Amino acid sequence: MVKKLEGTARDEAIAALDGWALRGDGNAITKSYKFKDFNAAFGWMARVALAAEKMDHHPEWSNVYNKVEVTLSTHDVGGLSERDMALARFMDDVA
Ligand code: HBI
Repeated sequence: MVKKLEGTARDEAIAALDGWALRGDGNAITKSYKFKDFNAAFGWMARVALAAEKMDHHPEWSNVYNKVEVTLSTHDVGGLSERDMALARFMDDVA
């Protein structure tokens, strides 16, 4: 079972990421990505979707033209876990 990230461990894990923010309820992280155009945005989403499926960890997200709003949380723990940090790092690496 994956462990819920809370308190200082949670805050330090988020601080180590680039541009991710804690959601108000403390149980998710969010980030807005902006790409050159729709093609770049959707290409990135396709790469992330394939990796997310392999990781068995899936983003909540929405896309409008060149923007993608992402929320990550781990439903299995009702909050954040290392799985969210790993997916966030992957998203940043391929953005
Ligand atoms: N994706 N974001 C997210 N959080 C989860 O807890 C999660 C998931 N994808 C699949 C998954 N859990 C599975 O482990 C089962 O809950 C089906």
